[in-house]
Amino acid sequence: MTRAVPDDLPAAVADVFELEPLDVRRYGGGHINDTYLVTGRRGAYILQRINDTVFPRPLELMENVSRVTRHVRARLVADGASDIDRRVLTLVPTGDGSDWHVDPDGQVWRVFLFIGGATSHDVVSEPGQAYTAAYAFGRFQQQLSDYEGPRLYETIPRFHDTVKRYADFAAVVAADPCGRAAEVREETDWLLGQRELAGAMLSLQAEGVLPERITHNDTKLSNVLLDDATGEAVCVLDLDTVMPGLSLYDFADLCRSGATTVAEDDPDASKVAVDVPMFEALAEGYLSGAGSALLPAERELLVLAGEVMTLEQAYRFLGDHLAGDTYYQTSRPGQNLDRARTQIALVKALQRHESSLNAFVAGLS
Ligand code: ADP
Ligand code: GN1
Ligand code: MG
Repeated sequence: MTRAVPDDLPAAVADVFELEPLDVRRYGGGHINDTYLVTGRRGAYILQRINDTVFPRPLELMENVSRVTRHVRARLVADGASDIDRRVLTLVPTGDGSDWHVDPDGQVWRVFLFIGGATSHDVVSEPGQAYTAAYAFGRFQQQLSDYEGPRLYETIPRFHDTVKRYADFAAVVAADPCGRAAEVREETDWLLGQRELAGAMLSLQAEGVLPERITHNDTKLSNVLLDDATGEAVCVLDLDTVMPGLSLYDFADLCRSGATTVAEDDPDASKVAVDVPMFEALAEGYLSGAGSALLPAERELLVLAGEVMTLEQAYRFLGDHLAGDTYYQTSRPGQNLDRARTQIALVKALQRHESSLNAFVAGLS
């Protein structure tokens, strides 16, 4: 678990980036980094301390973020886009010209321009929102499809290796370090029975059906900003996990977070159902945004991918519950267990709808 941030540290770091801060406050609902909104004399900024428990090599992460934002910016310029500072994250350097600052504790901080007049939503309220958010992530895939720089660093090795996630989960169930396993036996038994599904995407990659791409890997809906006035997606956020991966991971996490009727941590998992119009809007949006960047197999396996990624997330949330809530930020006891239960319910719901959702996806190609 990362250390608490001392109260006066964010403002001191804001000075290193010469933001001339008037106000510094915690911001956003991310589960990983410590995020602050800094209102400065010359503008507003997002100041973040990178979670180095989750990202043990933060400087490699920053190198990735710099390469990716430069590439996307160049693509936007080439396309004649307007308002470019709102359409891609912009790193703000320190007074010494560095993209990051290391504090006396060895923790790495960075600053982005704050993108105003836009909001990140945990739950989408209508299919138009789902379409535009998914379009933005599909477009992000498309924008990175001609990246020719050095291979990006793997900021979290084997991040979406669901076979490893399964094994890690089985290990924490066996070790049961907090004595919580007995209370979640039903969930655990079901999850341990899903080994085949857990390996499905990696098998397709090993067979050469799915190619490696540069992917975002954390495409939940709250990681895209939607314009408050027009409702349109403005900018893809949270680039810490941009690295080599499968394009289907990116559709899949959209499906996991957006094609459901309840919040990720809703205490009542019996309410979880597939929101079919949302799923359809996500599929149409993602495929339209990605356009010609994807192969037929990457366009056809959307439903399977949604099931696998939601399953992966269930292993991760329940694993963190069993481990004593050491990975995800939580705001109440049992939150990771609730999160795991909604994910399990969603995998089951996706499986029940599988044939009709697959038929819809087939109709898009
Ligand atoms: P985490 O990895 O903890 O999820 P994020 O990078 O996603 O951190 O940031 C957390 C939240 O902060 C986002 O969901 C979004 O609401 C807000 N945010 C991040 N970057 C910006 C930005 N440049 N402009 C406006 N809001 C932002
Ligand atoms: C984390 O960083 P954030 O809150 O956008 C996690 C994702 C999970 C997600 C579940 C680096 O995303 O993998 O899908 O929580 N990010 C990391 O809500 O582990
Ligand atoms: Mg986030």
